[in-house]
Amino acid sequence: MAPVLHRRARGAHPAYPKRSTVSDKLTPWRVVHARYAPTVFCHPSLLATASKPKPAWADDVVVPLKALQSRITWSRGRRSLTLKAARLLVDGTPRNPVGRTGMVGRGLLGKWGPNHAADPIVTRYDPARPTQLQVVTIKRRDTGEDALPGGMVDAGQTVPSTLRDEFKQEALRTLEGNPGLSAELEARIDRLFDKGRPVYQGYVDDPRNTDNAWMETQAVHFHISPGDPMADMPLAGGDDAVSATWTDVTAGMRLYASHAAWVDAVKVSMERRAGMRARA
Ligand code: RP5
Repeated sequence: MAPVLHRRARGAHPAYPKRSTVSDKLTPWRVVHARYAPTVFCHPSLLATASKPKPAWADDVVVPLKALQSRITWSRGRRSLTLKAARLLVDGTPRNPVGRTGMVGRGLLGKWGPNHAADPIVTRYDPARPTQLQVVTIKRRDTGEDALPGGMVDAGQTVPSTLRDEFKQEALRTLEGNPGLSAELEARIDRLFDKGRPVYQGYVDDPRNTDNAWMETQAVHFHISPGDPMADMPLAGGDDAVSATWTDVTAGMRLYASHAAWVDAVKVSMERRAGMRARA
């Protein structure tokens, strides 16, 4: 499921200048590209100004080599390695594990090298169409695309706590506006999020990636069984999400970054397990 060639990471982002064009053929680092002239870009929001310090979650412009060497990458799948062990440092600078992106610098990403996220894949069968699988998606404020309600793993947070918190913040704004509802719903969400099935750990083909900074994630599946009251939870977009909704899982569905590939893997695995149960 890890992309062999990234596409989104070579494409446009609304907050980015134009990247230099990189063809499929010239994307892998092993292919020599003598005339490669990537755009240099670090978004001003990552940098300190005279009136405000840099955000706490962003790196300094220069990070000591030892600190970079010991950073953990999930880009080798289920094995977590240091950047040094994964050989992702070239001349002391982190290098995108998939290939060229047409941009150097950090873009909008706070960390040099891997930036870690967690993505909850929450599914149900549509109560009105019992064979139609659906997944909770949000509409992202930055690109306007439909996406999983994932988010960055902040310092001091774990992947399980990020999965839960991001889902509540981005897909269940109702929790904030309705305290009566929230206690019961929160308890149910907590129970649902106790039983996740890991789906993916690795590189994300994210439009913010650069040659030196990129997204990695752990995607975890949570299924709501038919008849469970959670299947009717009141979705509402919050935080970075304009809206939240149940979306039909269909062949060729389009989602932000590499999200559709993981949802597709969930569908295939659910169908396989259902087939095995039917044969048993
Ligand atoms: C994607 O960016 C991840 O898969 C995750 O969904 C998301 C995290 O970034 P923010 O939504 O916090 O911007 O690469």
